[in-house]
Amino acid sequence: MKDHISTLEKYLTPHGLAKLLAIPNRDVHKFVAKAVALCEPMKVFVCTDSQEDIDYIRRTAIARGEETELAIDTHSVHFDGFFDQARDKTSTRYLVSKGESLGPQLEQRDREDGLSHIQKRMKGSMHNKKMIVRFFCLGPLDSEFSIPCLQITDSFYVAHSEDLLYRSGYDYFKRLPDDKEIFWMLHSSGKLVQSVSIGWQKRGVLIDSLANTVYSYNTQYAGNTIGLKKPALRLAIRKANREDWLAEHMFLMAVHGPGGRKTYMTGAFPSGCGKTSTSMIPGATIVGDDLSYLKIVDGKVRAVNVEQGIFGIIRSVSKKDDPVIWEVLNSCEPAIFSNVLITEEGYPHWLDDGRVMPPRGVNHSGPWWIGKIDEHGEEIPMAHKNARYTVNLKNLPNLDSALEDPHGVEVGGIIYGGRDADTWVPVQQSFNWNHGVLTMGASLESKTTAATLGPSGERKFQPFSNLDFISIPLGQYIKNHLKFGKNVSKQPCIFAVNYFQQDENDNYLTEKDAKRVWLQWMDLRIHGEVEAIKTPTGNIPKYDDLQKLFKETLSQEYLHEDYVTQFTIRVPELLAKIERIEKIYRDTVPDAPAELFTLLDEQRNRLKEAQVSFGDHIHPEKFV
Ligand code: OXD
Ligand code: MN
Repeated sequence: MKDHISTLEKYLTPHGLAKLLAIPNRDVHKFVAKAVALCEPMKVFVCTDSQEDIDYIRRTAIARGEETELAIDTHSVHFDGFFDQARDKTSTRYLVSKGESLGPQLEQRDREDGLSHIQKRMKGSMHNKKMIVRFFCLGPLDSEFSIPCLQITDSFYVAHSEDLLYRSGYDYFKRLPDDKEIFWMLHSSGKLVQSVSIGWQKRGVLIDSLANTVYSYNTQYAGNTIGLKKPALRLAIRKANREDWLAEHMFLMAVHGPGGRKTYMTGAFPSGCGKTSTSMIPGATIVGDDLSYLKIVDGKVRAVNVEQGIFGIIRSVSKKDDPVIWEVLNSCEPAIFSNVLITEEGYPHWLDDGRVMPPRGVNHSGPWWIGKIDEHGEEIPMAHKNARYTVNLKNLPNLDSALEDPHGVEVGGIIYGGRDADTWVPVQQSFNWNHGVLTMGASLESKTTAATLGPSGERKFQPFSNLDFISIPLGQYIKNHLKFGKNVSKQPCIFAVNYFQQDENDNYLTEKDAKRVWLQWMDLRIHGEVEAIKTPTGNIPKYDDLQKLFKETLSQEYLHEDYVTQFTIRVPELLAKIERIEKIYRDTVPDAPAELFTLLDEQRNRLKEAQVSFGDHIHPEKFV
């Protein structure tokens, strides 16, 4: 104990130390002491969440060039290094003890070896830098969902982003019981040139679940560095596994149905596949766009948003398709833009924003002009495909009133969706909980996007849209979902959606705003107010119901021929999908539940029977 205090005294000013020691938890002192001894910062700033401290963080991010102020003075821009523009999956590893394995899906490293690697990488990494210590709460404060989380970073951009994204927790930490489990995050950007992290070849995100700690180094991209986002999700999945609840990569929103009723739904989509845009859809209210915790309370599923803000993909956000977020991004509410293009006048532009492309500006490659090429002769786009905006949910006009409800909201529906060109119909409902978990959640596939490093557009297995963050063996994770459903007296309905269905010429088959109709249909199904057609893969809408909903919701005429094209059951493609999924589970998931194979087999048989009667591509009304 004394040792820790004397280490702290060496690095912290008396004022800083007093701020830290106002939190009685000794593990907090110990973690900060170890971090300063390792990173050897020039100074340490302990943030108490006072307005003065918060202002200091933003001001310093700008003064140091990690952010630049824009024409609207509550807006700023941050650039990540050219090669540090997305989550790095291959350098993100779980530290495992000798003899332990999390299965072939997860990148792992021996714990002892990983911990000594961290010592090497992070030793002295904050020389000449200031360390920031921040306290947060994941989930609403003082609720059974709350998880306290301590973040240490040398990036004022990271600390500033967290202000917009998470619930402040300094006072909460002061009243924590000694035995409360805490998540610990240590991040260092490493060597900076022009305020940009340049050590990307030696970057890493190492997850030490035994100590509930995540280390991230030589990177600035928020998906690797904001400890409370994806690093904490990985720890939360392990905690949920121990405690029988679910930590999910899911939005949480309220669909407003007939008579003004609200039905809360969660939705799991891989990054860059419409999760944020669904949760922001006109006519609905948003609780969260990315991360939810789900628990069983009095036999019902209740959920909260882990966060309090949005770190959203800005590509394709346009006035026409995303009116709500467009307004917010053009208002005076605080926002951080990252990896967009900034014009000489100080305004952000991004890809597919529906405006005329500026001929020049500054982007993640430095000064930019139309036709600029990179070192391989490739044209550099105006902005990065994974450019982002960071805003606080409180500034959204469509924020749902339940965001801070410590009891969460009751979940009526769970949606799974991916970038799927040729198998799933636009919307379908599972026959029951296990069918939804196994043939929808566990069988999800999606094309890769720019949210992770590596090629985009490749079809990949993406169970529950959570594969990048699952930190326990996959079979165990699936079993947890089955068990969760069993323990619930009122199971939410499970749906699968597909916004990315394509024809043989690669044209998308549905318009972006059609998702409003699919949500309204799901709401009616949850309340038992419309019938459905039973197909081999799930229950699909009837044409008449959709026609009515298109008229009521979008004032659009929905053509029967569009319905038939979109809801055609594509048997060979669906059979091929079952083969792919089954093979992955047989070959690589030794602990997969037996029921998974049974249900896939039954689905295959239903599809084959239908094929014998009706052919390969089956008109949906054949199943009536
Ligand atoms: C995100 C992601 O930023 O999943 O939410 O990559
Ligand atoms: Mn996400």
